[in-house]
Amino acid sequence: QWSAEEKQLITSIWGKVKVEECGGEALARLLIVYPWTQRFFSNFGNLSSPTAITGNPKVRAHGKKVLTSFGDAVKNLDNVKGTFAKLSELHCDKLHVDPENFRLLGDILIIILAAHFARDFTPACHAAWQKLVGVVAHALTRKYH
Ligand code: ZNH
Repeated sequence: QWSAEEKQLITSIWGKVKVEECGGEALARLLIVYPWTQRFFSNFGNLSSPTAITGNPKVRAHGKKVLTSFGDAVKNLDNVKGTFAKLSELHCDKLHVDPENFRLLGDILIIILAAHFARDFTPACHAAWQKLVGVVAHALTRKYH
């Protein structure tokens, strides 16, 4: 459950996030820092180097899609599980994404937010976001069996 302060810290940062820029950056970093995650995106074309990954339009587009979807959690903080029930099924049954990857992406997202919004990214803000990426990862893992 969320305190009023946590909610405020989350939504105030989220209001400044550009999903296209940050989403593309987050997915690109995931693929660069944890190269084994590339296997889920074998149909995305050239991922052979950090420059290729960063400049890959499919990576950008998918990063935007993922972060836009992450925004549904921000808008439904009190029902993240319900919000991501379908997506959890998809990632488990169809995509077979190892849930560990949700944590990795969450941690990367926090690094990106901290870098973009350094002044606003206080320890309290960090704590609220760390909690949120954990809740999101947990919700996405829920349908795994
Ligand atoms: Zn994911 C897909 C979300 C994470 C992998 N995704 C997807 C989508 C969405 C998402 C919305 C679309 C769906 C449809 O189409 O229907 N994700 C998401 C989120 C997250 C994620 C929210 C967190 C936060 N994913 C993830 C990870 C991974 C993934 C981590 C790995 C690594 N996804 C994926 C894939 C896909 C998806 C592979 C499919 C793609 C294509 O299209 O091909």
